Amino acid sequence: MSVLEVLTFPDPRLRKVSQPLKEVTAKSVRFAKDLVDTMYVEKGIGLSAPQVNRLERIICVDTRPRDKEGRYEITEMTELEQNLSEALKFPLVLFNPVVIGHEGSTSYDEGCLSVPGFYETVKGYDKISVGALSLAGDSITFEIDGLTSICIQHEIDHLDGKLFIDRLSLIKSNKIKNKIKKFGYPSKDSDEDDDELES
Ligand code: QAP
Ligand code: CO
Repeated sequence: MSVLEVLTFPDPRLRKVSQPLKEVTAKSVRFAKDLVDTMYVEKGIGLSAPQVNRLERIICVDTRPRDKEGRYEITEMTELEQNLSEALKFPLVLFNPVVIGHEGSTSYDEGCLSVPGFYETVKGYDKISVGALSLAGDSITFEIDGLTSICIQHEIDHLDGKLFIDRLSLIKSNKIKNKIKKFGYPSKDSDEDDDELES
């Protein structure tokens, strides 16, 4: 298992457009596993290859509800999400993912491992159909809504060099970007439990 370094805004490498895979190879499957490991260690629900400095169209997503200890609960998934988790098995690994169709709109308080400590409400599609290649190299399509739909849209944006902070009003977007450029990110200790300081 390897845990890869996650690039953070304003790293210019996050702005590049990632290249599609010609085919699913053993090498791309090995890399996808490292991507998943990195997502879990960093406590994310989604991660894309360009965030770990690899410009390939690969994303992983695990939006199953988890409690504080990281154990899974079976509540709070939409019907489509439950169906998908049975059909495809989470964590989802998608090669060359594309949004084929969409329905409705929704907003969600999004964060990003490449913009740690910042959360803002972002608008996206409610329901999407997705086409991709699976870990086995099969062509797959599925419909999805809920958090999984939002997360897939967020991760596909990364493949095109886009971040959730680009999708805010210009005022909000510039405020966050300037703050990060000026002050950097809040230290890791500050978002951990306060009682850790006492023990
Ligand atoms: C994208 O983001 C996403 O700031 C995945 O300190 C997020 O996993 C899509 C994370 C929300 C939809 C809704 C962020 C971890 C994880 C942080 C993530 C942090 C620690 C972000
Ligand atoms: Co992100």
